[in-house]
Amino acid sequence: MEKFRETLKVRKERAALVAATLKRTRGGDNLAELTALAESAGAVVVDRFQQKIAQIKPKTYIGKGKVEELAERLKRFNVDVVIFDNDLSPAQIRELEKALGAKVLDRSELILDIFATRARTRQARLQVELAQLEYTYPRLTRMWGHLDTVAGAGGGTTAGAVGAIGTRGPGEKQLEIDRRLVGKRLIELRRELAAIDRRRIREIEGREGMFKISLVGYTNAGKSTLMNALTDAGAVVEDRLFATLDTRTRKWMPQRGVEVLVSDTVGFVRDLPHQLVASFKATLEETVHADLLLHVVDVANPEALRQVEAVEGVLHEIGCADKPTVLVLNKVDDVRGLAALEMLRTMVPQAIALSARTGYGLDKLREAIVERFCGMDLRICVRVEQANGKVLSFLRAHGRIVDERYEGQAVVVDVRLGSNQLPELKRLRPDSMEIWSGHETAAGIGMRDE
Ligand SMILES: Nc1nc2c(ncn2[C@@H]2O[C@H](COP(=O)(O)OP(=O)(O)OP(=O)(O)O)[C@@H](O)[C@H]2O)c(=O)[nH]1
Ligand SMILES: [Mg+2]
Repeated sequence: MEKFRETLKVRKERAALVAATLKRTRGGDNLAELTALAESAGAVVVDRFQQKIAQIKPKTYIGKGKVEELAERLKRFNVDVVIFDNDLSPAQIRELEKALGAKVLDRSELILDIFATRARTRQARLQVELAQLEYTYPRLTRMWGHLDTVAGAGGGTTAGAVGAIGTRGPGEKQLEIDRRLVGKRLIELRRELAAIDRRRIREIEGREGMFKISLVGYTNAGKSTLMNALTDAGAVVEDRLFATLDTRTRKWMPQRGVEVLVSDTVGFVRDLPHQLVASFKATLEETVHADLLLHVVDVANPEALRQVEAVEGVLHEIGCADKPTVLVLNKVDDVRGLAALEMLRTMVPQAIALSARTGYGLDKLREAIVERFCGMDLRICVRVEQANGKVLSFLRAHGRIVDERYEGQAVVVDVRLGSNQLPELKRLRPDSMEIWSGHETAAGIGMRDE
């Protein structure tokens, strides 16, 4: 049994889950998702603890009485690890471990651990290692001091993540050596990832001119299932969180003569650790370069609306908030989803309800995409120097101009254009372009806790 934070892994460990929410905030069922996350990481969940708190206690997050009550329960259930849904500071973790006599992890560390066990490609492995070092590293210095007192000198490595940082000795000197090693490893990782990124960007740019569709959505929404239903990708489908960590791109012909590229990629999650988003930017590069997003929602999940919000948050973070998007309401074969389905349908009437599993509604999706591809579905505003005749004649030939006005040396054109023309327009490099309509987000559904 691993006591305290000698390793951050939770596989096969007996876990108790704690979700503390502030009173007066609306929140969904955080324990259900935390359970799925913990099980995805291989832990055995033996106890769950939902707590409404009036305020966050600086030392232990939850109140002293609650800590004592929790400690009692941990003994009863023989718990190895306590996982908090809340992000904890290193000092809070230290205090809690002392008071509870068990290893304590927070949600971000748990997610990082899942990513670590799932990563298959070299790129994914390096990205996870980088994210783990970046998240864990600042928390290590003090944590190690703590370990010297609880585990004595020369325990294992502190975090599973830090794997190769050598055996620890006592005192400041070893700490200094460890810090230097971590720093060196960070530089190596960034360099190696940058090289892979450059290769991938070249690969993606090589597809310039093709119409690119990217499947996005909350983890477990059914992206890979939809990918398989549309193409022969053979993507891994599993009822666990983060089944997919790398990106797969395949050709798809929604109709004769219409050929597009579809990419399936990593799922999003609420409060995705920022370091992870940053280091997964390259994996999300397909999304960044896509001409159209299919936002897949699991309407059978009672948290569907919150999940839509979380996905839109991440899309915003990677600069994709304004991309043309089709909202796909998946799993309509599952009757549990009726409430969320009706609500989302009212908010986004153009959304497409389907079942990637049974195939119901796929024809509607096909039609919608072909329409996007061939029709004048976008209303965009393009700004270009008058001297740039190429862009202007392209717009006149392929679009329907709504308005055109001159601003100094530039022309500002308000135009209707088909999505299929976007790649070509981008290649002609207008000075700026802004998509005014053509995306169906459910933004502003107002579910966020203030
Ligand atoms: N009932 C039902 N289940 C579905 C449907 N589509 C997918 N599922 C199930 O949902 C689970 C997750 O599906 P995936 O396709 O792996 O989901 P994903 O979005 O790729 O998930 P990650 O890769 O983990 O982000 C699997 O158990 C699927 O069988 C559907 O239309 N109906
Ligand atoms: Mg998947």
